[in-house]
Amino acid sequence: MKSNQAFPLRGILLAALWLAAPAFAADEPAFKLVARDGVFTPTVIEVPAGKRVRLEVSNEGKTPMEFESRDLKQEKVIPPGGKVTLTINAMKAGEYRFFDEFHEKTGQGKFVAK
Ligand SMILES: [Cu+2]
Repeated sequence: MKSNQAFPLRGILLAALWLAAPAFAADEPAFKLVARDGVFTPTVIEVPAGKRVRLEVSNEGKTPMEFESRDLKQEKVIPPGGKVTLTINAMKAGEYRFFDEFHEKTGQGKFVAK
């Protein structure tokens, strides 16, 4: 690469970092949820209303799970031993159901936004 191309490239990289930054904003409250073959721990997660939050979902079970919430328009398959971090849009005060679609009978939980 010619040296005069280095500056535009650096500008693009900086712009990309700047655009990506909000997704990693440290001021979003973070919560953890563990799924084990249809058992959530905890089953109720209290979150602040009006704030975007992060949810780290770990699958510590022996089978795949699918974290799903129709209320929050989230859906994510997680293999055994896997972990995903979801960013969830600010919720108004209220309750928002989530479930493990692969273990729907027992895998039920909710957010309570206050
Ligand atoms: Cu689904």
